[in-house]
Parts: sequence; structure tokens; C-alpha cells
Amino acid sequence: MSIDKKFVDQLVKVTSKAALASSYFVGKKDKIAADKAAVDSMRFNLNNINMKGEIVIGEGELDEAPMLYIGEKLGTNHGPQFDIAVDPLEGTNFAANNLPGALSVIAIAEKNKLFKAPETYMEKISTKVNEKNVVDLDYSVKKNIFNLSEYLNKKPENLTACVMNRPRHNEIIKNLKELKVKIKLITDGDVSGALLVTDDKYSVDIFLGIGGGPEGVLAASALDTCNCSFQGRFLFSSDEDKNRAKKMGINDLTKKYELNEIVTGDSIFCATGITSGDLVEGIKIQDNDFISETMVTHKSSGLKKVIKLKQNLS
Ligand code: VTB
Repeated sequence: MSIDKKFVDQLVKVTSKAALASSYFVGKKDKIAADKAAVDSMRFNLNNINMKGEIVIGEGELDEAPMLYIGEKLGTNHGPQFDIAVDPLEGTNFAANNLPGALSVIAIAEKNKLFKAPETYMEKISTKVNEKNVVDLDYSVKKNIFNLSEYLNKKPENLTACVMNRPRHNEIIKNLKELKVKIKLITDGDVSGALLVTDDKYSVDIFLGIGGGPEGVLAASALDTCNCSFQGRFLFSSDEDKNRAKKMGINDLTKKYELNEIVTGDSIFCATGITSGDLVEGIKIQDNDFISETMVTHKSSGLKKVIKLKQNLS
């Protein structure tokens, strides 16, 4: 069974309206208000869709998040069953400080076809090369770069690697520097970082590093449609995290997940810009309209494009 294409248009509207709602808080130094606006809007609009949806990746568990919590049912309760992953405001710092790259993100998949990722860190790697044994989480940075260089027939100094700027990535960055690879250092927002390998126009060959697990699953759904590679491995820092993951059904805590284990069926992914960034432009208001840009993918129809929409503000 594949997901009907009509849901693409509906979901683009969901993320574009959530992005609009959050955009009013851009630069207001209030991450919580910017997030809440996106969450409220997303929830309201998802509830108008004819589907039986369930949040598998959301704002947390019921006791931590009043809305869009894991297990929350969404939609009119008529229509197909979907797993839903949301990150209503990806890049809260970007929105609060009016910096490039804040996004409103959603992915839906057929029921039980999206990995239920715990709220923990994930070691990730993505590339535009979808070939086994070229790039792998188990290889050293140097081996990955040499393999990619050979495969793409590009010298290491002509390759670009995207990495999030964190002390935990010092070793990765040191290795990349030694190989003279061009480093694209991002301050936050690794959904977008992982997706920069999806099109040559972004000039990124490989993304690597440790970021949020839920963000890894969201990015994976788009990478799947874009025929790119992705691998992820969860990292747990406390026994509490480990126990929670076990309760969620993860028995092997050190397992390396392949893309086809994270997304196992048809999926739709939408990411609308709140502030303009590498991937898409941010929300612009013109008289009574707002203009949004959304990166959209839909696996079964092979759709992969940026959709620009002009919608009425009221
Ligand atoms: C990660 C990353 C996200 O926040 O979760 C990061 O996946 C938080 O990482 O894309 P730190 O704990 O190291 O700050 C984001 O960058 C979202 O802004």
C-alpha cells in the first residue's frame, strides 16, 4: 500500500502554517513561545486531515508535553493509518535569534513503518552515494573520506563535509582538516545538515556527527526518497535512557541502523522554512498573503522538490 498523493498537499499546508505561526516569534528571544506556536498550529491542522494518525516521534511523552506527545492520536479518525513524526520547530535557537535555518518539519509513513526513536543522541552519517561499503559509521573518518573521494573521483580537498559545531566533534573535525576536506560547520539543525547531501546545488558530499535521534529518523525519511545513504546508531548516556529505549523495544542498544530499517514503507516528508536557510527560504508576508517554501519528498511517487506556496493570511 502506498500513501495517496493528496496527503502531500495537505501536509505542505500543515508545515507551512506551523512555520507561519512560529515566524511571528522570530527574533523575540523566546524559544518556548516560538515552539508552542508551531506545535499548536501543527496539531490543529493535523486534526483536520482525514486519517488515523499516531505520533511516533513528537515533543516527548505525555507527562512532558501536553501536545504532539508520543502516542497522541491525530486526524479525523477516518482514512488511512499513519505513523507521524514531527519537529514543529527544528532549530529553536535559530528562530529565537532570527538566524538562518529554522524549519517546521513532519514525516508520515504507513502504520508501523517508521522507527520509533527514543529521545537520545544518535551518531549519524549521510551521503549522496547510495552504495554499500563506501561510507559507513563503522569506518574511520579517513577511510570514509578516501572511499568517497575514490567513488566520486574527487580529491579530498574538493569534498565538503557538513558537521555540527560541538566539542564532541573535535576529533572528526581534526581528521577532516588533516585531509584538507572543506568543512561546512553548522551551529544547530542537523535535519537540514543531513539533507544537504540530497542535491548537488548544496555542494555537500557527506554529513557526519552526533545529533538528536528523532531528527535522524526525520532526515532518513527524506534521504530514503532521494536515494541517498543514511546510517544511525543511538547513544545512551544514562541508565534511565537505556531503560526507556528497552521499553520501546530496542534490545540491542549498540545496533547500527540502516536506512531501510528506519523507514520501511512509503513516506512523505515536508520541511518548511521559518527563517531562510540552506535548504529553503523562510516565511515572507506580502499584504494579506504569506509565501512559504517547503522541501517535499514522497517515496512512492518519487516526488522530491521545493514547493513555493502563496496562501492567504486569514
Ligand atoms: C540536536 C540536533 C538538532 O539540536 O538535537 C541539537 O539534532 C541539540 O544538540 O538538529 P546539543 O544537545 O548538542 O545542543 C538541534 O541542532 C536542533 O536545533
